[in-house]
Amino acid sequence: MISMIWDEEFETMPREALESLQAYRLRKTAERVYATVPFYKESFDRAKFHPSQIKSVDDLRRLPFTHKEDLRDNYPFGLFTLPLHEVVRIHASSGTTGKPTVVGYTRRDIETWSTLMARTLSCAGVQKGDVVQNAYGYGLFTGGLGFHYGSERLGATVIPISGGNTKRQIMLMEDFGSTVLTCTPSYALTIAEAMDEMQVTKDRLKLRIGIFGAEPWSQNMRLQVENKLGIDAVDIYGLSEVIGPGVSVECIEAKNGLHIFEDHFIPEVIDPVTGDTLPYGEEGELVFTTVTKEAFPVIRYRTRDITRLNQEPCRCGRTHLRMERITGRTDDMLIIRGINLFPSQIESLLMNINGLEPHYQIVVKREGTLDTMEVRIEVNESVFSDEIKNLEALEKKIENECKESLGVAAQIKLVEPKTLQRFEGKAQRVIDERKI
Ligand code: DLL
Repeated sequence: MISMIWDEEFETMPREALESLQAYRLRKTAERVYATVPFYKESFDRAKFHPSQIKSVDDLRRLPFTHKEDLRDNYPFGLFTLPLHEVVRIHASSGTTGKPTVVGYTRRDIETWSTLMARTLSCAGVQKGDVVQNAYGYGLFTGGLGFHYGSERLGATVIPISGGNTKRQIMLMEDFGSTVLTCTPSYALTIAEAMDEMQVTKDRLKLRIGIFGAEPWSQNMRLQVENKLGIDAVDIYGLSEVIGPGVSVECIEAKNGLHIFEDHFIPEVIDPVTGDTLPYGEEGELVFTTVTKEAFPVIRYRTRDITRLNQEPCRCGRTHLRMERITGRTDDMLIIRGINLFPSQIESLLMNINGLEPHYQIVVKREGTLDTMEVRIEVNESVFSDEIKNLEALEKKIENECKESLGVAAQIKLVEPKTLQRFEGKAQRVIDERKI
């Protein structure tokens, strides 16, 4: 399958031209925030940095970082560059603690975002004539409206169904002939499972593409969803602070890393401890600077997401860097008895074992001074109806694999199909009951 390149000029720009465009836009953005946002003026002054010093993209490294706490400290509108009457839209992402992170868009920002989302959809293989069933949540979350505006800009037919009401999703998918499904990967699995229950086979649907993101998922999970729904599934990444969805996406040709729209967002990967910028190919924390946003630009925003950047040319012809799928977050790393572990490592291990379903839950507890980890995972019907002793043997086998390949002792609990919680938006897979 091939994708149409939406912004040929920008998406295939030679590196040198791209970097001079970035430098120009970076300087404009730095000037803008310095002149209008007290927080940035103070943080630039503290770093003894003035926007006029920006001559090339490399000068980016001299700018101070922006952290999630800075957004919280300036809640709700303190980092906007414009008064609220210039802002036509607000979105927010709910954090785990307290107040949400609030972001704003001018009319031009909405234009930019819609175009970027048309680019994103196009990169994922969507065309005019496609019917996009948009099951990302509508509301303060950026997923629903981001995909909505992008689909319209592209000229596809969008069904603004939002998340949830799974049976109705399936009925409409069949009746309206949806060709594209957009939602979180965990919700795609929930839909696939409900199809089984309703005895709707994939050949009754016209689905051909799934664009899944907003939460981590693995290559094995991709293969499972592709197979269950009979589609090509691509990974899409974004975050509210940067724009929402539309920061990076895989091309359907390669499905191998997500192209970052570098004419709008300058990525860096840094060592999360020292803050040093790492060379391409090394794993670290992803940092973004937006260079075209008006109301809410961010400078060197620490995403806490962990990945690598890849500068290898891609066969789709786009010249923008690719990021690997996110392997974890600096803040969701579990430390179990001193061993660092990301939930994604557990997922990858589980999804390689026959008979397990992609529904799992990780429960971490502290007993006395010792951390314990229990992994609950659903098995398929045929494994479940097997003899108890075979189930126990399978648990032991997985426990051994955990020990061997991840170095941690996990207690594996195989559970009956369809007993763990299902999700309509972002999945919550880790329950950390430790009171530290
Ligand atoms: O999740 C925006 C989005 C909507 C992206 C729809 C893709 C599709 P937030 O709610 O602000 O924004 O959450 C951002 O979600 O920092 C990552 O930790 C995580 N995330 C987003 N996409 C992916 C992905 C939207 N493809 C946070 N893989 C980010 C892994 C992802 N994690």
